[in-house]
Amino acid sequence: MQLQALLATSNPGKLRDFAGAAAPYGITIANIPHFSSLPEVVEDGATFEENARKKAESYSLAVSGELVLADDSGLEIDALGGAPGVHSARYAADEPHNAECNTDDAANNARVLRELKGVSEQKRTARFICVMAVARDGHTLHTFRGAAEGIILDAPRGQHGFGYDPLFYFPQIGKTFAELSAAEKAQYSHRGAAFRAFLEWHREA
Ligand code: ITT
Repeated sequence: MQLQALLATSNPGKLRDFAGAAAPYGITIANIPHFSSLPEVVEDGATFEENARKKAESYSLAVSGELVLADDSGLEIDALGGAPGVHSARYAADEPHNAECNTDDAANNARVLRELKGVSEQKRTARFICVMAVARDGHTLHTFRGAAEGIILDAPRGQHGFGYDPLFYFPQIGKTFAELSAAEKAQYSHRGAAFRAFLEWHREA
């Protein structure tokens, strides 16, 4: 069955990742039209799944009858007790002295590096998690989870990707996620895995 689904994200890095994951299947993934004009969903869930469902359900109401995909994702660092986790997008902004500031990728990465200062390589294990929800007309039909295991470097490497990609070293290929094209990243990433699980579900639906 030909796939027709719209993505709900404000993050251009995620859109690029999904496009990279979809391209080998001849599928084009586009954002919901005029996404930035829709009221923002408050991501106050305690888990990736709660937030992913909330985003997919809310935004699907804007495009009646369409399948809508949303992901909630983040980085879990073992030495930090699983932080930043569901707070990944606003990790630096969550610091008390930054409470009024917008967070950005560079500030988030700087906070991670600061908190891991002095932690040995063996203890810098981490994983990216992506939970993707698919919804139609305000109801979640299914959720899909993907994970990627890696090591947090002590300095950024690579120019591609977004977020924590320059710090996330993937031992299997000896590169950070920021050293990969969108298509390469999709082969190994949490988002690529969740997207492939979605495709399988869609094929059987
Ligand atoms: P939307 O909610 O609009 O989709 P967002 O960026 O706010 O965009 P999340 O709430 O899911 O999305 O936050 C995910 C954050 O986790 C993201 O901003 C990055 O900081 C980090 N992250 C998730 N996946 C990543 C990846 O593949 N590479 C690097 N960082 C990632």
